[in-house]
Amino acid sequence: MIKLTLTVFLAFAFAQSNLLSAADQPTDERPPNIVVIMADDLGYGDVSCYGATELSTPNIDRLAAEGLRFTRGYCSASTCTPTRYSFLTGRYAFRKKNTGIAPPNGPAIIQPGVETVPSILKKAGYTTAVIGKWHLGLGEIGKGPDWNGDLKPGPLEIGFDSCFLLPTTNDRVPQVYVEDHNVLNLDPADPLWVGNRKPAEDHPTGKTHRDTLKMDWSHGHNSTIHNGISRIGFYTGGHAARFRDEDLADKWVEKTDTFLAANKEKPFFLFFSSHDLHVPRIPHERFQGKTSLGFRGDSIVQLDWCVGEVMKSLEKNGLTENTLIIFCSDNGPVMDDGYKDGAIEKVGKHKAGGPYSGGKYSIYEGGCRTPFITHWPGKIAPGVSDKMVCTIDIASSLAALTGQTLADDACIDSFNVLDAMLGEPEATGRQSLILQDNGNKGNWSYIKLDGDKAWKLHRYDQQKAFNVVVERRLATTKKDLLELYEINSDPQEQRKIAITSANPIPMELAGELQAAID
Ligand code: NG6
Ligand code: CA
Repeated sequence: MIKLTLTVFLAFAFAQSNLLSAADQPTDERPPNIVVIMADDLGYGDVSCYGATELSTPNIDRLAAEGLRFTRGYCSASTCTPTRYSFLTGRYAFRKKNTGIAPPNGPAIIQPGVETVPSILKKAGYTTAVIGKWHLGLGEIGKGPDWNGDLKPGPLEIGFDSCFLLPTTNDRVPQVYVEDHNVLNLDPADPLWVGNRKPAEDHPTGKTHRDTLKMDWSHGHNSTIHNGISRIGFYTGGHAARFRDEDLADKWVEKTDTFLAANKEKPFFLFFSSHDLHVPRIPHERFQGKTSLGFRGDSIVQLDWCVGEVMKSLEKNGLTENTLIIFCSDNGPVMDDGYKDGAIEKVGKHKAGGPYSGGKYSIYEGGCRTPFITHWPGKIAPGVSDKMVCTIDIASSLAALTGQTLADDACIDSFNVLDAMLGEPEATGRQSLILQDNGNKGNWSYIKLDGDKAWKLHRYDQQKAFNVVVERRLATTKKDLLELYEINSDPQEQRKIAITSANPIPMELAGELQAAID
């Protein structure tokens, strides 16, 4: 009897403490937690809820089934660094120099003082963190990262309270984690040196020791070897700090679980920045061979597993109901991006870009039109949206969600499309959008919605396009300076509309694009 009473009492006490915890407060009394999951090089057609049939992504599909799946969701560039720059700052990357793919020793591209998604949310009382790939540089301009000292400025100087990072991409040196301001587990007796010159004549590289590699390179990626894989750039030292490529995804999940458990009582913003499916694609052993598509497909399955683990972790901490998840990608797909991992040979019927042409590095739809899903149980009704939204709009939309007013010079290219992201019936989404390939020079495209038409002007300052047919080796195609398409009736951008003086549309679009770039 006494035991039973105690059990009842404990059950009651737990129920009370649960009721009192912030995580269980009614959603109206507490702003939602926000998790942005950004995949790396994930194409429109790479997940089953967007039409993939050769593999299955049950967790991403669940996000889509319970949330809003956008068919016109974009990232702002077809390479990583400019998209990430635009996502965090709400500014087009072409407005700033040195916003192209960041090298291993690149300084912080977003310097302190710039308004960012985390700085906005911090003002709204959020605890903010980034876990995963950074690739936006670390350290002062003119100096770059001080690998053996304090790595700043970095995420913590632009609004993140904490970070746990892969500093660049995993095909670039070094293979170490950065926790807040320092390389994790760095032994001062074995300093880390990172450079772009061979440090010693006998330093083993992907060229000199090619026969020892566990995954061969196909172009570039033939410098320092770590974990049987040669990389872009050179490094020595820091041995105790080095990780195995196979363990990255597990690490992001582990750190996320710790972060969520520690921060469940107050609103938080987590940028979960997956490295999947960027090269070198080395999924954990338990995912290797899970698809018929080789390591590229297996990495998608690993990404999907991560999404499932993040959702489980939210659930476990009672956070599912009051968390807005935005799932997106940083650029479109590529097959052989420098390593012989079988992506082309095993592609079979898989269409990584879905119905679209082009992929990573291209300004065709496939380069930037990527999976985009919002999920917030009870707030976002399940469905599919054809409203145009872009990762660059996350900044202003989240500012609106959390009641923050932006200064006139903050996030100037970011549109508040919160109503579209929440699936409200009156929402219109963006009416126009500029896409770029890489950096602040190169190729551009400009989409403008016009009734049932969606005009798209390509502008090839380089007079050539890269990776137009994704299922082949990377190749360039000669291009006219300007090309016009109507992508609602011609989603593959195959039917060029003649640019003549009789048609005012291309000139009007070219003028608007030029005005935006200037
Ligand atoms: C390119 C790399 C490619 C990839 C890309 C960045 C070569 C030949 N190619 O320069 O492998 O690393 O940069 O990818 O080195 S991104 O998704 O981070 O933008
Ligand atoms: Ca990328």
